[in-house]
Amino acid sequence: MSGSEDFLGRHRQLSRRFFLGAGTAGAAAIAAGAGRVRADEIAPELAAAIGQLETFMTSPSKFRDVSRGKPLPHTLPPEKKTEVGLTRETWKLEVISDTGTNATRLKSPMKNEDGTALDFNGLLKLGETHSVRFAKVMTCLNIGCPLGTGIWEGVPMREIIWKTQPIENLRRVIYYGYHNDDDAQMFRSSLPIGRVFEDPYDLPPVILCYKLNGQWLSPERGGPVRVVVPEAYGFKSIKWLSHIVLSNMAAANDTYIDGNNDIESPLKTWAATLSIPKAVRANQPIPVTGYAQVGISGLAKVQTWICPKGAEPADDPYFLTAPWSDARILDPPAPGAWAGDLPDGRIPANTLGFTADGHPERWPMRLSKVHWAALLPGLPPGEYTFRCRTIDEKGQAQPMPRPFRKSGHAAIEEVSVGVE
Ligand SMILES: Nc1nc2c(c(=O)[nH]1)N[C@H]1C(S)=C(S)[C@@H](COP(=O)(O)O)O[C@H]1N2
Ligand SMILES: [Mo]
Repeated sequence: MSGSEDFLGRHRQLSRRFFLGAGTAGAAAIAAGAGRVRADEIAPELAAAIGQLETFMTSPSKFRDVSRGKPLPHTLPPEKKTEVGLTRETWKLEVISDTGTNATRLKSPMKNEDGTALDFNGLLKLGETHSVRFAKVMTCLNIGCPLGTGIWEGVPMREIIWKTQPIENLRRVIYYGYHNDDDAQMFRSSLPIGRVFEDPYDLPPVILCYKLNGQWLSPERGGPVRVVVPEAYGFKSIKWLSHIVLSNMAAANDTYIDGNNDIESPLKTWAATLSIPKAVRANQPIPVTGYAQVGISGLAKVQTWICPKGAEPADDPYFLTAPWSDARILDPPAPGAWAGDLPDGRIPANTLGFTADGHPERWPMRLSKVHWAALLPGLPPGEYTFRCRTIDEKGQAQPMPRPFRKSGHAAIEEVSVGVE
């Protein structure tokens, strides 16, 4: 890589300009970026790209949908939804024990047949004293990009389990939702009971969720009620919840085990690009924006690196020796600018991880997402490869510490850039 010294020097100069201010040319565009970086802190070349960034929270209707079933349960006609318990008026939850030797003993199971199943009003009643809400990005283990970010609200699953008065032999919670009364269509997940009873490492609780961004959970998002597991990939967050089975099983039996998935893998930290010009004029700075998912190990830095195509260092599969530069992680949205159809665009009061006036207690916030921006120095004509990566709070560079695809996406993204 000839001239890389020079490149680094220019990059440092640009970064300084980026942080120290470059006039107000882009102030109007940045306003659309919702106050996530001060207008006088940003190079004008980046203003438009930051102004066009996606909102922090996702409107419930704009989430990407990952649903199985023929037909998809959320597309059933209203009469059918009413009949099978997919409305708030008719929803019922059974909480029962597994069968077999040393089966879980429950004093008060909740069953349809004896009228003890939990209904929506019963759940809301528990919510009056126990409801919690927290921010979370929903990500499919099998799809790279996040499906959406929101404030999920509901009742901790343990409150419902304690109502059944378990006595002994309880090691695992198995749960599933409406699946067209066809066992072949069942989509099932499970958790160790300890994760449900107690929240390790300051995680929010596992909840039975009925609101997203302050609105009733829509049928497409899994309403009336879905499970949400804060630290997990999407397949643990079962939609159209209808059954919780308390079991003495010692091992998982999630549907996602099929397909060779690592089903105990928590969210990973990694970065991706949202905007980069496809074709760039020679010696013109290159504005880039993107996002980073913030997994359980947090996020310390997002870094970028552009190099001539094919000029990657040899024997360095994760590019640890490449001259990465720090990108700017954008600030949290201003109060009122969180979007996602939240009432007044604000974080509701008493949201876990936020102060009383709606500011995140930590930034970047774990189990969520941030946006970043960088201005790369101009380059001579040629074909280049752009990459971005994260460094987590433990100093681990993406894709480490867990690089394997079947535990969730973490590979370093590559984007081709032509300079003419
Ligand atoms: N009942 C049920 N729950 C489900 C699924 C499903 O097919 N059926 N898909 C799961 C998967 S694999 C993911 S990634 C998330 C996606 O949530 P979303 O559609 O609300 O974005 O829902 C999960 N919950
Ligand atoms: Mo998924």
